Amino acid sequence: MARARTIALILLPLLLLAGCSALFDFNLFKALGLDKTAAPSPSDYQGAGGLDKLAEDLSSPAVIDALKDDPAAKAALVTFLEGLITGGVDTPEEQQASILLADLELKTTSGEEFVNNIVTAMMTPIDTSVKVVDLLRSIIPADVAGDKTKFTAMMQGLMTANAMYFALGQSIDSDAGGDGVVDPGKSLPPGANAGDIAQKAGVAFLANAIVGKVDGVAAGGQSEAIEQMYYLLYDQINPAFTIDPDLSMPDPFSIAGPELNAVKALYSAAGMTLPA
Ligand SMILES: [Ca+2]
Repeated sequence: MARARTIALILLPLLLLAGCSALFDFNLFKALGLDKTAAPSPSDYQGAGGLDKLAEDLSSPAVIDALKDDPAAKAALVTFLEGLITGGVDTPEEQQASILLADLELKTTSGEEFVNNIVTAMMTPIDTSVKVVDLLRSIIPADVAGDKTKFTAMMQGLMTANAMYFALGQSIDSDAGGDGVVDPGKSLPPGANAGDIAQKAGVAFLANAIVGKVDGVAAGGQSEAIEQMYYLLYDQINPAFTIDPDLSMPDPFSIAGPELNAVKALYSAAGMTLPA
């Protein structure tokens, strides 16, 4: 329980940090939908400065709404960004692509709202005796609750974001397996909001740990684990699954390994440390 409080104390300043940045990045014209509302395509972001432009567009609610309404356009952007990091994440451009792919998934699937809700949930003491179901019910964004398609998209988005942050963390902490500390001479790409990235990476890592725990019981792979979580949450029965409704929360920060070290490295890039 003490650890959960410590996590809350770490996440709170990050949330405030990210909130200030969002305020300064806010673009009234885009928010009011006074500019383009058609979903963008990769051709909008070719060449020098293209990814900066994409970053700016992804901060626009109008663009996000357009992408939510146009799955093909979103898929084209995902493919575009994936194409920039096929060889791994190392250069500033590759780092920026991984950050943008995570943002794209979180913003178009309610994942970002999930991140904010989970930070709020962490303000009250929780521990590993808490049921997964109870925690999730308290933080699932309203527009996702009871909607299997949206729930699945959000969870898959968080899993993609987690993979991106893992690669990003390793790009700045490239010791074998990582040691959770940014290597000399390594950094996040210019303009990156380290606090925002660390917060999202922490929550994506937690979401991945929850799915992993459900998967550990179900042994049917990540997609099936996400489906099981949905049934767990909404008391639906699928005879194919053996679900333990009392499954307790994992303690993600006790799971040592390269994935945790990558998250620690991203926290370290933001000038913060995670509990050991
Ligand atoms: Ca290191």
